[in-house]
Amino acid sequence: MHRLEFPDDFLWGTATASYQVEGAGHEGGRTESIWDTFARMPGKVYAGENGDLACDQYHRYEEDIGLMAELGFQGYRFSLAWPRILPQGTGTVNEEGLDYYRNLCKELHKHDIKACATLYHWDLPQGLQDKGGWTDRFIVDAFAEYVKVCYEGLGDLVDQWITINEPFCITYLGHLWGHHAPGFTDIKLAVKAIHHVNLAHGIAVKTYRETGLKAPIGITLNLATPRPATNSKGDKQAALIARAVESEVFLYPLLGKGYPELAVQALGVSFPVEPGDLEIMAEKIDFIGVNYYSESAVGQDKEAVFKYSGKPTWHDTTDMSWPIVPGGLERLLTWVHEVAPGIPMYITENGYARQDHIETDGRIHDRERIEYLKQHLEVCTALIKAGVNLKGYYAWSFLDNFEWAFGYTKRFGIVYVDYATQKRIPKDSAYFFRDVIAGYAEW
Ligand code: IFM
Repeated sequence: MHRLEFPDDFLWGTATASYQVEGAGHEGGRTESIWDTFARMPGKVYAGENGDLACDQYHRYEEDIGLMAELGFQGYRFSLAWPRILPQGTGTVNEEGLDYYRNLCKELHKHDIKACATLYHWDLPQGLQDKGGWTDRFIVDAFAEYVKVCYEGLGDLVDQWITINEPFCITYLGHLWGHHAPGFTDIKLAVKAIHHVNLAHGIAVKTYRETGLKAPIGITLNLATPRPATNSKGDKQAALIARAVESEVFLYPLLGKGYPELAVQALGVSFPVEPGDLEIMAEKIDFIGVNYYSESAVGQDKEAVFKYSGKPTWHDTTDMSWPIVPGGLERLLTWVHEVAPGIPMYITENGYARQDHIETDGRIHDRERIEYLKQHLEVCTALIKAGVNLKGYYAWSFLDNFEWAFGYTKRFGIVYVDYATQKRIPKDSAYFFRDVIAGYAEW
C-alpha cells in the first residue's frame, strides 16, 4: 500500500489567475490588457477565444469558494488584475476593482481559506504596453506604484503575496517566441524584459518591506532543469546552458548571484544592468514558489539559437504533449534546495491537462490526472523526508479555464466547467484532493 504523509502545517491550496477565470472583461471599471489585444490578433489564440467571460468567477466567487471549502482546501492562489485596479496602469485607483478582491478575500476567510495573491499573472494594462511594456525601464516604477496600491488596499486581507508569475513565460514566450502576449520575436527585447521583470520583482519586495506588512512574500518561477539526453560531454553542456538560459537568469539574481555567464554567452545580448540593480533584484524573499509540470531532455545542437534543442523521450504525455516525469520534480527541487538553502518552497502550480468530458453517470473520471497527482505528491513527501523545506502545494487548476494561446481547449481543472452553462462539476481528482487533505491518502 502507498501512503502519503505530510506535516500537519503543510498548506493545501489550489490556484487560478485573473484573466483565465474572472471574466467580466468589460465590467467593474476594468480596462483592456495585452491579452485582450493578443486574443484579437488573427491566429494567436485558438479560434480567437478570449477571457471576456472565462469562468465568470467575478460573479461566481462565492460558489467557487464554497466548493473549495467543501473539498477542504486551505489556500486559494488567485491573481490581481492590474487593469482592474489601476485601469490606466498608473494614476487613478479603481476602488470597485479593489473591492472585488477585498470581497473575495473576506469570503475565503469566512471559510478559513488563506488568500494567496499573485500581483502579476500576465495581464499588463494595454496602456502600459503602448509605452513599451516590459521592454522599457519605466515599467519598474509603474509596477512599484501598482503594488503599493495593492498592499495599501488589500494588505490587511492577503495571507501570502507572490510578486510575479513565471517570468520565463512573460519574457521568452511573450518577447522571443511570440506565443504569448505581446507576441514579439526579438531576443534583444526578451533580454530587456528579463531584466525589467527581475527588477520589478525586487522593487515589489522592497516596497512591501516599507509597508511593515508581515505576510510572507515571494515569487513564482517555472524553473526548468532539463536533463542531458545522453552522457556525452556535448549533451551535458547543453543541459547546463538550458538551465542557465531558462532558469538561472531568473533565480540567480534573486539570490544575489547576478546573471550567469553561461546564459549571457548563449543569449548573446547583455542585460541592461544599472548601478544598484543587482541589490534591488536580490531583496530578501520569504519563499520561492515553483511551478512544475514536466521535464525535458536536451542535447547539443550547433544549428539552434542557443546551441541546444529538446530531444524526444519515452514518457507518456498529457494533453499539452508534456512528458510526465515525476522524477524531474525531485531533481528540480533538490537543485533549488542546493542553490537556495533554507529558503522555504511552495509548489505554486502542478497539474494535468486532459480531454475531460462528462460521462454517462454525470461525473468526470479523470484517472490519468489522479495517477499523475499521486506520483508527484509521492515525490513531495520524499523531498520533505530528505530535508527540503517544502511548505505547501497549490493544485493547478481549481477550474478548467482559458489556457492562453490554446483558448478553452485544454482542461487543467480539478473542477469541470461546462462553459455553456457555467456549471461546476468536481472531477474525481477533486475528491482525490479531499481525501489527501483529510489525511486519507493511501491506495
Ligand atoms: O495555465 C498556466 C498558468 O497560467 C501558468 N502556469 C502554467 C499553466 C498551464 O499551462
